[in-house]
Amino acid sequence: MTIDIAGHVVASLPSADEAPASGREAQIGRAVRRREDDALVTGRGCYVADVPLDKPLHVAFVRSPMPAGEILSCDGEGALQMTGVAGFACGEDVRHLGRLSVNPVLTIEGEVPFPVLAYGHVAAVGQPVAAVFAESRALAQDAADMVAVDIGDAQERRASGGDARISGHWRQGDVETAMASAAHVVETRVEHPRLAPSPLEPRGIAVAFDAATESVIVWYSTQTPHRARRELSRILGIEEARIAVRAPDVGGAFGMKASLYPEEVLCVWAAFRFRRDMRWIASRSEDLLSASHGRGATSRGRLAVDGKGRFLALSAEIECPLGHWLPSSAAIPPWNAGRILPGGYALDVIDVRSRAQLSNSAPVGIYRGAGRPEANCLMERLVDEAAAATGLDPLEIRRRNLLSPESFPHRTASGVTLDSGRYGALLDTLAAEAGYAGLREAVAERRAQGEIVGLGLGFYIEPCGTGWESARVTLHPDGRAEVAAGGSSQGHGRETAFAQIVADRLGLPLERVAVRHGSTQDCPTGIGALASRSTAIGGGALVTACDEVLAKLEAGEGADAPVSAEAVYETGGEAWGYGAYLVLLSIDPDTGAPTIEYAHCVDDIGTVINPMLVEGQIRGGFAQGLGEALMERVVYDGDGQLVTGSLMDYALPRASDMPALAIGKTVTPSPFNPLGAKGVGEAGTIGAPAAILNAASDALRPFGVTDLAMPLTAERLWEALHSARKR
Ligand code: SMO
Repeated sequence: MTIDIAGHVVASLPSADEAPASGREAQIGRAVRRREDDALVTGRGCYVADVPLDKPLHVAFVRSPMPAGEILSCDGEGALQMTGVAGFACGEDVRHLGRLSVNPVLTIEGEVPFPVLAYGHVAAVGQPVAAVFAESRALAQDAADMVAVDIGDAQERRASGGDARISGHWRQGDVETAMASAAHVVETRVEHPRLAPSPLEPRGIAVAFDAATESVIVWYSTQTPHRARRELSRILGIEEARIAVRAPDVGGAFGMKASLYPEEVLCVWAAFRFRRDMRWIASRSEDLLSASHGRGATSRGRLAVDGKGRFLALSAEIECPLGHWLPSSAAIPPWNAGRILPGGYALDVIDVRSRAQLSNSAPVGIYRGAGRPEANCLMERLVDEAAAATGLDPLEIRRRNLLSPESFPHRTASGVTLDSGRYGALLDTLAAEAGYAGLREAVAERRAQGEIVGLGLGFYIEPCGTGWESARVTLHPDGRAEVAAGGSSQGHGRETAFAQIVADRLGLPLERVAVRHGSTQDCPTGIGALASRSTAIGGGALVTACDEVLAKLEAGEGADAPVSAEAVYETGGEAWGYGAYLVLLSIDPDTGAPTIEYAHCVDDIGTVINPMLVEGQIRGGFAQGLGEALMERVVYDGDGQLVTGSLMDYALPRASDMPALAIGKTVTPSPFNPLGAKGVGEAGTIGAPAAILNAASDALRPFGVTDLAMPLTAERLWEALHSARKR
């Protein structure tokens, strides 16, 4: 995306090498290079921090150093006396504002808090208590240090004026009877570390205030521009017509930029209050402290199995953390963690509960995967325990229990409908490509030599979103098409993939298609870049709009005038991607250090629009899944202080941590959308931790280790090995 000096977004045009000279070659399925990248890699991208503003005030926040306590006083006089400081705000100034709405995919009981600035008491370390507005960012930060906040000791910890609880229950059949008569009942517990999404670009917002119209343009690093406008309007009590939201280039989001934050609401409020432009760009530390975290769930499960290794019944309890307020998608992880069970297996009898409760910490919300890894890791651990109990090979027990291709569309015991799948064929593809039997033999030989080595499988299913998206397509008489998509991009190549879809549908060369998105001014209302929905649902909207344009042309319109159509596409049902991952992992007996020697991913995402983008999604997702499995962990100490407040303490994976990764695919289109597409945005974060966890469990099973908590650090693995040896 390029932004000219007047602040207009110039629609993304293709880079020189993407267009085939011949013009009409099919674009869907081609590994077209991202048209976004020329600008981004040559310094011509435009992120929120780059958006030109008119003498903006820079916002800095005073944050709570305590996880709980009464606010006794908050004095901004010291800050206000500094030259260049234009203003100060504390909780009193914004306590009248409205609250963020939370997507009610599960029952949410109690009061849902949304403190724009803490009022009365604080509820987490890092919670914004006051804000200062100054002529430069450095000055604002210095002035924030001059604000005197006095916080008394907490009698008891409580969240920000709310007591919200989230719960879900999925039940079918009689689990206890099935358990009582089963040949085997296996159980397991899975602990997911709490994770910090950590996109390269931190949160940021730039607000342009127009005094003539009493309105703002909010340049915002977000996955959901339209929802942000609606929520800002509601929370601030200002009509939507006076608020435009535009996402310029977004440097990664991973779910962390799906919800409005108190800091961002404050910046828009301040633009109206001071009638000035405002900018806030979070530091890395501010993001670790106060942006939403993900995962952190503990789940327990029991699986009943008959003498032939067939699954009979599943019971599971999943406990998810919440922070001191709820982001808009706070209920999604406990929802997905429950409803995705029992995964891709034929199993009719289940009793699954999930719940989530507030705590005195940073907010917890969606993070790439958002409940999917939680469901699939629990199921895959249980499947491996069932294999051990029955003496079947982990590959064979999966073959016996995966849904057969004739069962689709399949309504699961949790009540969701799986669209299509050839699960067994995909598993066989993985086994053949990776040479599974040979790997098993090699593992046995190495064990005989005293090595600690294991092979792990992880089969996953991935829901790709419900509901609708929108698009407008305009075909000009000179053969150029302009596309305005309701969804947006978080840097994942939407503009390229969308151009491929439209070029094919309209029969145009790729370079004739310009794509814009992420703007409430230029684009129809949409949902956003979430839940791996952009291709399956957003693509459906593009196809529908293109077909309407073609129908108008056929009806004789548009010889010398542009022909335009705007479509809202509602998906016929959720598309479910799926895959199987294999990991070969060894553990150093002296240090406990794990090494992933080899990993192989086979995913089925239906119709592939751009294989290069898909591979990027799988590799990036695998890296983040590896981070969860082996190294990342947000830690609060017993006093509620964040211990992992910088990237020196919070271990993100680096390029050198990535193993050799083989990537294969099968293609089973979804019958529920016109492209036959399924999502792949979260595949790697779901498959990788399940396979890594199973590989480590397999490696340590000969030593009697049954309980491993992620992240599987060298220290934890060494401890597990040695305490088992002692026993
Ligand atoms: S975790 Mo995603 O951005 O729905």
